[in-house]
Amino acid sequence: MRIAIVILALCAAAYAQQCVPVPDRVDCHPDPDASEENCLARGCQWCTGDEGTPWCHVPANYGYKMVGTPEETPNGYRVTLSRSTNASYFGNDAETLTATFEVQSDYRLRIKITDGTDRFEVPLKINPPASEPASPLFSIEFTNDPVFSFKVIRQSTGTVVFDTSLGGLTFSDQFIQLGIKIPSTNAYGIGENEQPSYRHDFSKFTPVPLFARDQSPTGYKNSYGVHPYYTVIENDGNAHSVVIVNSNAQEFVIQPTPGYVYRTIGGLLDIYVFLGPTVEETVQQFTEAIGRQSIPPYFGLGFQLCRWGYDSIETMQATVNRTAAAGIPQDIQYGDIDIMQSELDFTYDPTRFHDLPAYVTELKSKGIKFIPIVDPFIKYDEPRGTYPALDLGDQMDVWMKRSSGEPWIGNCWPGQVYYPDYSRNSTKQWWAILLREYKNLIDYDGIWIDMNEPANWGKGDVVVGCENNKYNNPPYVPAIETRDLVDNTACMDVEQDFGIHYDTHSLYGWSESEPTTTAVRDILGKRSIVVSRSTFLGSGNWVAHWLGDNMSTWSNMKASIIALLHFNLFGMPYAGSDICGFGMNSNEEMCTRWQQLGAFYPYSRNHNALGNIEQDPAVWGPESRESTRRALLIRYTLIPYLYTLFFHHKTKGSTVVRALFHEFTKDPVTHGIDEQMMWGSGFLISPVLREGHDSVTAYFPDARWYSYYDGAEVNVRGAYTNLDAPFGFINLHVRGGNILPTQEPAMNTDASRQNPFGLIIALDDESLAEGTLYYDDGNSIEPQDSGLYFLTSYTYNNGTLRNQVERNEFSEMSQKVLNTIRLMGVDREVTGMTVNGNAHTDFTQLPSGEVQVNNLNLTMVTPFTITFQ
Ligand code: MIG
Repeated sequence: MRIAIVILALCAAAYAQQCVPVPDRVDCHPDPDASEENCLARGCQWCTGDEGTPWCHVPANYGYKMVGTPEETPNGYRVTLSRSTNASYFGNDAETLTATFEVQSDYRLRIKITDGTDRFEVPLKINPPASEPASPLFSIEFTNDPVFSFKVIRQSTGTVVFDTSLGGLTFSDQFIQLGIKIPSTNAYGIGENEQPSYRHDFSKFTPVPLFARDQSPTGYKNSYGVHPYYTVIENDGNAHSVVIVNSNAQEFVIQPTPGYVYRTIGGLLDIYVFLGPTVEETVQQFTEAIGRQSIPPYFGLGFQLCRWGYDSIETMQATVNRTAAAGIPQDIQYGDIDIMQSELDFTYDPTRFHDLPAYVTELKSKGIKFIPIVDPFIKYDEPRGTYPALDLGDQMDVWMKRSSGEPWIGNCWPGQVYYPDYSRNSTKQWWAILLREYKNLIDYDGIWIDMNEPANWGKGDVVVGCENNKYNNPPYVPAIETRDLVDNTACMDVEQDFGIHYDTHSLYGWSESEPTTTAVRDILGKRSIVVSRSTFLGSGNWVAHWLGDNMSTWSNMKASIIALLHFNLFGMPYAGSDICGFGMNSNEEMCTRWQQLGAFYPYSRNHNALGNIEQDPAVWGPESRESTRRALLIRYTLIPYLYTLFFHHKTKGSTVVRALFHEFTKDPVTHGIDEQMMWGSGFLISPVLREGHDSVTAYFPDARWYSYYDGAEVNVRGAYTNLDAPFGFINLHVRGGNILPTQEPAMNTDASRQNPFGLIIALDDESLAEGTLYYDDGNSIEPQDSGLYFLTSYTYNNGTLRNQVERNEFSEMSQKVLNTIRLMGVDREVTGMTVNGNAHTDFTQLPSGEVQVNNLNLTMVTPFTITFQ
C-alpha cells in the first residue's frame, strides 16, 4: 500500500483575517436571523455580498490543528486533532478529535471523525470489499496550515477528488460540519427530494436538507427518504462517489466553490469514498458496501394499477375490467386504505369491500396479483378484545415510548395511534404474526408500507406534547421543512431500542423494511414485493420504492426521471413515480404522455389520490388507450431484457435505468441530460414532457441508433435532433452493439412467460453486437444465490449469431423456444440465411434495412449458429 503523506507548510501570513472569496465561504450563520452582531459574537467574519450568499462566514483559520504527525495503522492513518479557533457556532465544541483513514480496498476509503465519546452510529451493515488493497487508486495528503485539512487524490491523474480545505470543520454534540471541495460541477445525487435538474446547480448556495418526512416531492424539501450520497464526474471523465453514513437531521449546501458544506446535528462523520473510475463502477462499489436490491418477482415487472379512493369493490372491479377490455396488460392490483374497515390495518370493509378475499382469488386466477397497504400505526383506543393488532401489541410490548415509559400517541388515518418500534425483536415477531393472519384473510402477493417516516398529523405527541429539551429543541435545525424536528412526526426524545428518535427518526421506514420483507417471504415462501415510502441507505436490500405523492403536472412528470436516476444511484433501481400523478386531476394528454414514459419505469404503477377524477389508462379515449396499450406491450416484450438488468444489478451493482453519461461519460453534452434515460446500455427512452408538443428534441451520443419500431437508423451521432412524437407515440431507440432478449407480450406476465422468445440485434460500427438473457422461475427467493436460473450470452460477429449457455439450472427453459430475430444495421441486402447450416427462408427485409426472421423454433438451451448471407 502506498499512501503519500505530504504535510504542506504554507505561509501563515497568507491567511490574515480577510473576507473569504464568496464562492468559498462556509456559512457561519446557517440558522435564521444572521446579523453582523450575531456573526461577530460567534467569532466569525462579516463581509457583505449578494443576497443568498453567506455574509457571515468562518475565518480561514477556523478549525482544528493536527497534533504531531499522522500515525500509521495497519490499513491507513490515525490523526489526532486539537481545536485551534475561538470562533464557535453554538459552543461546546470538542477540543480533541480523532480522524481515522482506513484504506479498505484499492477503490474504497473510509474516513471517520469523532470526538471519542459514545455517539450514535447507524446500525447499517457495511459489507467488506471483495479484495484487500493492493495498489490503491488514491493517495491522501494532509495539510496543517492554516488548519488541518486533507485531500484524497486520484493517483492516475492527480485529480483532487475530496478536499476539506474548504474549511468549517466543526464537531460539537449537536452540530457537526465539514466543507468539501469537489473537482468539477458535474455532480449528482443527495436525496430524497425533488431537484430541478439532475446535475447540481453550483451557481448559487442551495441547502439540500435530509430528514424523513411525509412531504410530497417539492423543490429540495426534505422528503420521505435519506440518502446522503453523491457522484462526481471529474473533468477528464473519471468518476467517484461519496456517502456519509449518518441518520440525524442533516443538510448538504451545494455551493459555487464548487463543493458541499455538510452539516448534521448528531452521530459522527463516517465517510466512504468510492474511486470508480467509471460511473457504473462507483455505483457497483457503493452498492457492494450497502447492499443491493433483490431481483423483483417476474410479475413485479408488469404494469400495476392502484388508486386511493375506490369507493367500493365495484369501482375497483370496473377499473380492472375496463383495463382488460382495452387490451391493456395488468399484473398487479393494489388495495389502498379504502379497503380497510375504519382505516384499521389488517382489516377489510365488509360493506364497501364485501367479498374482497374472493375477488383477490378471482384476480389471481386471471394472473393478476394483489398488494394491500399497511400503515405502521395502530389505533390505541379501540375496545380491548376487539382488535388483535392492538391487544397483541400491548401484550408483546411493541410500542415506541415516551421517556416516562408510556407509548407515545400520534394522530393519523385511523385516529389516535401507537407506533411500533420495529427495532425491537418482540415487534418483529408481532408484525410477522399479524402479516400471517392477514394472509389468511386476503391472499396477498406483496405488501405496501406507507407513512413510515413516521408520519403524524401534529407536532410530536398529540396528547402530552413534546418537552422542551435538547432533542426537541436543539441549538441548530437544518433547513428542513418548517425548521421544526417534531413537526409531522414523533417527539425526538421518544425511545426506541436502537436509540433515541432524535438519532433514529430517518431510520424508521428502514427499520420496518427488513422485518416486513422477512415475514412476507417466510409467509409466502416465495419472492414478493414490499414497497416502502420511507427509505434509507441500504433499504434496497429489502424494499422497492415508489416516489411518493407527486402531482398531476408536467413538471412533476419530468422530475420523475431525475428521481428515478437518483434511486438508481442509491442502489434501489426498482422504483417509479405514480404514473399520471397522485395529487390533482390529471388530463388525457398528460396522462397519455405519462403512461408512455411510465411504461419504462422499472416499477410501473398508475396511482391516484382520493377526490381526483379517474386516471387509470382505460378511462380515456380510444387513441389514448391505444397509446398506453402499445407502450405497455413494448414493455412486456422487453421484460426479459429488464429482468436481466435486475440480475446484473443484484450480482454486480449495475444500474437498471441510467443517465446517458453512464455510457458516454467522455461526451460532456450527456452530463446535463435528464429528459432522456436508458435501460442498461442498449435502450434509449426519449419521452415528450411538455404540453402540446408533438415532437421531442433528443440527444444521440456517438453510436449507431435504431428506431425500436422499424429498425431505421437515426443517422445522427453526437448531436441533438428533433423527432416526431405524435400524440400516441413515444420515441424508443436501440443502441448498436447490443442484443436485447424479448418475449412475445401478453395481458400479464403469467401469460407472456409462456410465449416464445426473440432477439433484437442492433449492430455497431464494426457490425458486432452482444447481449445476455437471465431467466428463472420468476418467484423463487434469491435465485442468484441458489443458482436455480438460466443464463446465456449471445454474440453476433461476421454475420453470424451464436448463443453460449452459461448456466442451465432452470429446467422449464428446455421447453422454451427462440422464435424471432430482428436484425438492425446490416446495411446490405440479405439474400439468404442458415440455421445450424440449414437454409431458413422465413425472413423479410424491411425498407429500413431491418431483417425480420420468424419461425426459428430453436430450443433456448441448445447451442445454435445462425448466419446471414
Ligand atoms: O395520507 O393511503 O403516499 O400513496 O395513497 C395519505 C393513502 C396516505 C400516502 C401515500 C399514498 C396513499 C395515501 N397515503
